[in-house]
Amino acid sequence: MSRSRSYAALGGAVSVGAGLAVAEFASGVAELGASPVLAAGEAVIALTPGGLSEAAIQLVGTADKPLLVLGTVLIALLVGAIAGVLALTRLGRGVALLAALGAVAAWAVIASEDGGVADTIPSVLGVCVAAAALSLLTRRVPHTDRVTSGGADRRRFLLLAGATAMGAAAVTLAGRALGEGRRVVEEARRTLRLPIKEPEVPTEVAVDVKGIGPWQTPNEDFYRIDTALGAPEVTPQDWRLRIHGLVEREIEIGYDELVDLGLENTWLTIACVSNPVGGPLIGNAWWSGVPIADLLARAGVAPEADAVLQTSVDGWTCGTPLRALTDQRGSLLAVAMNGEPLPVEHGFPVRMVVPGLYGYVSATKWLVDLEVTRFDRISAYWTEHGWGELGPIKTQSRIEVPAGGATVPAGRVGVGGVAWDQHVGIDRVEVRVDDGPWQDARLADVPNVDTWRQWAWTWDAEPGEHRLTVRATNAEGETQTSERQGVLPDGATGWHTVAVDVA
Ligand SMILES: Nc1nc2c(c(=O)[nH]1)N[C@H]1C(S)=C(S)[C@@H](COP(=O)(O)O)O[C@H]1N2
Ligand SMILES: [Mo]
Repeated sequence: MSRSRSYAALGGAVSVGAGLAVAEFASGVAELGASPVLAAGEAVIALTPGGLSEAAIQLVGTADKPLLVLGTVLIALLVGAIAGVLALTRLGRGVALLAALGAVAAWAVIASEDGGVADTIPSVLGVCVAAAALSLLTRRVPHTDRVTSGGADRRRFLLLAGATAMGAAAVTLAGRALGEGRRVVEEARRTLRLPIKEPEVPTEVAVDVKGIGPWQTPNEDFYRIDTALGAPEVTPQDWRLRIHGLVEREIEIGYDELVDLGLENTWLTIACVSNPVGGPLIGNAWWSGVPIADLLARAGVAPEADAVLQTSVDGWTCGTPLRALTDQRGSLLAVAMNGEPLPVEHGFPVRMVVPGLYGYVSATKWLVDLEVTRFDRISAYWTEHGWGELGPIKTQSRIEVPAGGATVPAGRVGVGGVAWDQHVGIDRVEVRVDDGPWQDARLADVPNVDTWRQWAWTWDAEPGEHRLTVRATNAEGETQTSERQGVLPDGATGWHTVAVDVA
């Protein structure tokens, strides 16, 4: 009994279509990783000899990208058709071909610019869906020689294949609709050219302790905290900021106008009030933006004002003491982070950063409104939820190496971490073993008082279980308190301690 190869090929193509639809949805909407289709298309561009790809672009003009995507999809469907025919004799062979297709996609994802292994999740998901559909459809491929029941078999197969194809189309359309805004914003971000100075990490800011985090936090590793489900989608073209309230002149400004005011660049460590002692919700970056003090001076602030209420495009609010925005500490309307336009998750196109204040009272992302006002007239998102109104960052220090619970060999052990008190600066870090005497750690350099400061200490470790504790003293001579307090209402206090096993 032979079964129809053309139906099998159709089933295979439909299976790949279903896999592609799910993969694109997973990447475009669920943001689980890179799009295999786009990555494969980019790989084709990268592998095509320059002259040839230029000739192709000349030929098809701006349709080059859609054509490339179409071509990639058609090739994938063709491979699916072959997998369908292979699956007819043995399902495993068809699945193996699909897996190979997925492997090519995953390779393209990893080979692409800033692609990692985690970005292959959509490709892997796509292969799983395609394989499941293939196994389902292959079993129902009609026989060619069953003249009598053939009609019913065929109808059932076509119904199933049709339903799968319709499902794939529905997922693709939904994905396109849902992912459209994000695509537009990513494209706008990619094509922006900002007059920013590239970050140059100053010398001597890093201590020589193996395993310690980088002094400059890369954007991909920067902590993210906000109340937004997906990141709001605002293009520079659509962005406008209104400055109003207790001012002499209201200001409305667009993105290009803002950038034309001139960008300042600075190293600054921002931190979240919800960071527990020793926690990860802190990062150090090179920020580029317009000084908020300049804009407020243009608007002319009324003498009775003492606060600035910020609103983001998604309606989140926060209140900042006016002084922190008008004194010379360098609060910025930031447009870039580590030398590139703000990542969408970190507030693209414009956010605030204020040295010395926790993010919940100062670091509004996707900023669209600044109201000069008074604290006794406003309430903001987190202060309504019981958090403190002012939110100055507290002096803190963290042990990064050795990690809590680690086992280290006896002898000389490198100990290190960071300490911070933005806008004030760190002058001293001390470490102690168990209940022993405090001992001075070596401090790395810092470019200003607004960044965290790495520290290192060499421990002559004796076998047994030990506790390492750290404490910092700021530039005003105040040592961080040992009193343990949780993050509510205005930031955790206490000394960071790690337990270490010396073998
Ligand atoms: N629009 C908006 N901005 C926001 C928040 C938010 O929820 N929505 N969270 C704030 C908090 S609590 C912190 S700690 C910082 C974190 O900035 P990051 O995600 O870039 O690290 O953003 C602040 N800006
Ligand atoms: Mo935060």
